[in-house]
Amino acid sequence: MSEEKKLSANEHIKTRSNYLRGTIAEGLADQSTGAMSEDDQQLLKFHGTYQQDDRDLRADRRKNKLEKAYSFMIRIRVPGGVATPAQWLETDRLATQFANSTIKLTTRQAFQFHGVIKSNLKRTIKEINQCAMDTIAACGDVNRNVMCNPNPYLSEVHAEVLKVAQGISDHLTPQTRAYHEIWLDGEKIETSEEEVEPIYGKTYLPRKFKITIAVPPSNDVDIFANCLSFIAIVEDGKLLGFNVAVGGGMGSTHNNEKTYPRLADVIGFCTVDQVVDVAEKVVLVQRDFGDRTDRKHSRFKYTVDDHGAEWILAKLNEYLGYELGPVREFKFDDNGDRFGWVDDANGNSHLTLFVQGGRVQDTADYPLLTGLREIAKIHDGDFRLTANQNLIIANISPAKRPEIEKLLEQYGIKDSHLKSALRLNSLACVALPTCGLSLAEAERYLPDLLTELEEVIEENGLRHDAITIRMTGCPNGCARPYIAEIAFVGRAPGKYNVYLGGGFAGQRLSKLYRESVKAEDIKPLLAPIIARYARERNDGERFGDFCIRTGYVNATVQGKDFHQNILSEAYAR
Ligand code: SRM
Ligand code: SF4
Repeated sequence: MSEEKKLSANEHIKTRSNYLRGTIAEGLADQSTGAMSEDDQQLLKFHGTYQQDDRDLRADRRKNKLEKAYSFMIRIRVPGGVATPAQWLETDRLATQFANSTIKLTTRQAFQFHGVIKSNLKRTIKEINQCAMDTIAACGDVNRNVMCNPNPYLSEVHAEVLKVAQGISDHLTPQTRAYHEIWLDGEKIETSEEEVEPIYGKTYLPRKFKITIAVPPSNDVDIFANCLSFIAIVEDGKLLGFNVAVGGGMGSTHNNEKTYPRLADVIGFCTVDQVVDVAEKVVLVQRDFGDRTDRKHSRFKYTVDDHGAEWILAKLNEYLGYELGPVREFKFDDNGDRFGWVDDANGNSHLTLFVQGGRVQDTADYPLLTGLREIAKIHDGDFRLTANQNLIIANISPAKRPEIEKLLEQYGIKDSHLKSALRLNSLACVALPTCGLSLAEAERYLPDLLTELEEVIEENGLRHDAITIRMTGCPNGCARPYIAEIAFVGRAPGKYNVYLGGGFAGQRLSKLYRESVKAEDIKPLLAPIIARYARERNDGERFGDFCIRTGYVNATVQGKDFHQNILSEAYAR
């Protein structure tokens, strides 16, 4: 690092924090405010919680000279996305008792609560831990929830891969006792720096770090959007090892071309025995070479672009003390979920439900939360969260299936997946009212926009044609919009940048088609393109590929080109 560049403010906060303690314990005890100090807000992320305020109420509270309506979002790690029925029931109870009576299934196979007030924060986190789940490292500059294809029981390989995901997650979990002391009333134990955080050290990573594993041909965990990914290589039903991919990420900032989404490069192959070691050493490369001066340039994707993938591979081999093997062949077909019932070789069944926006809640005409609660009470398998914010009731035994089918019918959940393929392939981030960074609606608006677009889809006979469509309230990319075939990224209230041309299997970035489109203009903008797609597509041609072939947008070849080569005639159309 050059001398004139100053470390970012967060680096100092981490250094001063005594391994993530800061003054969190004191802040929780202070009843004069619903908020925490600014430094502690940064540290709280490592413990899995964010201070937020209800943005719907901001203006009113300002008018009445009241403090903002502060509350906390809590993210529960669910490595590989697997939760037991007992954990589901506890998640439901805590959401109902302390949060806003909804469970949010996230785009990284985790649970989130919204609206927990400060005085309930400690108790909620403590009770999460009592049911063998945790929130440590759900957020912050560390490795986050490790994802993997969500239905491992469909083959032995999947089961092995889930274990690998859980192994990586355990190995990279921060070791500081701060979490136990603050939330679980653990005793203070003095230890040396090396003992506290052997992998991370006292300043942890320059920025958040994300790992996922996929078993081709399904890319339902969006391998290429992660800092580090492992692609399972299977031959004759046997797991041989993993291709290693580095440097994916979505976040960008409007009007700042130095920030851009990037897809991961596949750089080598490792065996099953090596995979945890490889994950650790990639993390160490980012720890040692990531940019700690500018948080907009500190994700691993920029480290990879700044040094080049070859350099990263050489450094990784050096840290490993052995060399990764050559990349093996693989192919992904899609990045969506498979809905409905699947029966496996053991005689068990799995049902993938569509959960709009990942929001599990009761509404007047759809008591999803209650229905799932009743199912969890009798279910003897498990629940699987997908990276597309959906839910699998997994491993339903033949004995339980009739009872569960009855409950699905009773609570109107049975046909959750009988929707247009467009809706089934949609994703929206949380955005308003809780996300402090959102510039426009997403989760609360996409369902209505889809209803408008479904009219066009029906008119053109495309009800069963999957097109990936994603919306985020800002360019940070929490619903991975830049790899969807159609994406909307919030610019301002009611205005979105429209992107086209992402790859159906999450293998290609999209390109900006139109800037700052008003919500009411989206349907008229897309209707002619969708109609032309229905008329003129080649056999099996995907919507994203069609948009490129017919010149609506240029293909984005790599992250650095994301802002370039926008077709001028596309604007004139
Ligand atoms: Fe995210 C920040 C929600 C997945 C990129 N994300 C946030 C915060 C915490 C806002 C904040 O910093 O104040 C959002 C909280 C909203 C709320 O009210 O709950 C938020 N992100 C989410 C979730 C809940 C979206 C969802 O609807 O499911 C996802 C939680 C995942 C999890 O369980 O861990 C979520 N976020 C993602 C993803 C997708 C992924 O990881 O596969 C991305 C893009 C991939 C990537 O990391 O590049 C993503 N979130 C960001 C960024 C941009 C990071 C960057 O590189 O610039 C931010 C902002 C930041 O970190 O400064 C952000
Ligand atoms: Fe918030 Fe932006 Fe992420 Fe949506 S994409 S949850 S608006 S940070």
